[in-house]
Amino acid sequence: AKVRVGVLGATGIVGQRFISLLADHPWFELEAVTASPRSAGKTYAEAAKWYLEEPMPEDVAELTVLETDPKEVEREADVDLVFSALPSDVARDVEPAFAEAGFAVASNASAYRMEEDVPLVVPEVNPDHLGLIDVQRDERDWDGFIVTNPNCSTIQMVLTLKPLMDEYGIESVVVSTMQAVSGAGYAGVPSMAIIDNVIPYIEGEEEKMETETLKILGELDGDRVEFADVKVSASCHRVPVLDGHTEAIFVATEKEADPEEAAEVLAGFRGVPQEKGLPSAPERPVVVREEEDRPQPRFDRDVDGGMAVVVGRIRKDPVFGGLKYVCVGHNAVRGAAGASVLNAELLVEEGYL
Ligand code: 11C
Repeated sequence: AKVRVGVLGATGIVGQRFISLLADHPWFELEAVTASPRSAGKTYAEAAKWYLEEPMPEDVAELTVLETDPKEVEREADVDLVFSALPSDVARDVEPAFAEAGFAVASNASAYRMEEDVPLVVPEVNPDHLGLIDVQRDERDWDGFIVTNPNCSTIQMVLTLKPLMDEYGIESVVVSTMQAVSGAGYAGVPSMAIIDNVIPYIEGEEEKMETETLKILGELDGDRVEFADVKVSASCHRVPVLDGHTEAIFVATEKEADPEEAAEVLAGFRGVPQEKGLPSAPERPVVVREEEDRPQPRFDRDVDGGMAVVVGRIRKDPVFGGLKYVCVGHNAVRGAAGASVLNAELLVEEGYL
């Protein structure tokens, strides 16, 4: 039987991506959607300003939007797992209430990512960190639990850092991002008010990249994660692109790295989702492009349904003694909703649901 699921904050940009990814999902059945009180009581079709190109799934269009409250969800639906696309300030109050009420919470919000007993997981990189769920349940006396995925910019970067770290060791990373407007919660062409411009500041983004990366690349040691001994410096920028973040990444490796060999290392990377054949797993988590002018968000963000990240222009770095390359990832799919769905598939695979 399928696991019955709900989506918290289902009407926003990430919420809509959840709806799209859960339509016809082989393991999950979408039974409940929640949003803010002003949408509650309406049908999903009435409440959501649908921005995806594909049509809204018909069965979801007719669902009544519930308030984002575990009691209401328990009363009106029968679900075991909720995906959270909530804004972080709302998630801070609401997600523990759901976990306490016995729900598994697969969250894209940033509120609990860095809590010691909350797993921050990218299934290809640190699937064993799900072990923190047992610690969390012991410490908090919850029947349910919270598991999180990282910020979009962090996810696509760590998918490339993990194979390089295993092969060469990493001392430090410098990254400069060019981030799509959908990451700021604005959908579609009206959001292109920033055309002919670059905004050189995204609140909290650089700190997230610099800290989340260390937790994800860290090792689970008993009931805590020992952070990776890597230095990360990020500079984050908003650019006039609809979907898909681009990152220029400079990696100081411990061992000397040859760019051609590194391309093979990246292209050959596989993780638990590929080995176990999880439904949302891309065939290859990192796709390597050889053309000089790729990757580009417009052409590369949808590779493998937006679940793979695309790397190109792998070169020697003359300053840091290592590699530099460009990476594109779909911020709303692999970087958000798709990341949570893959985490939930890992939860099923590992017997947590
Ligand atoms: C952006 N990365 O593009 C942000 C959006 O921590 O999940 C997602 C923020 C987060 O502005």
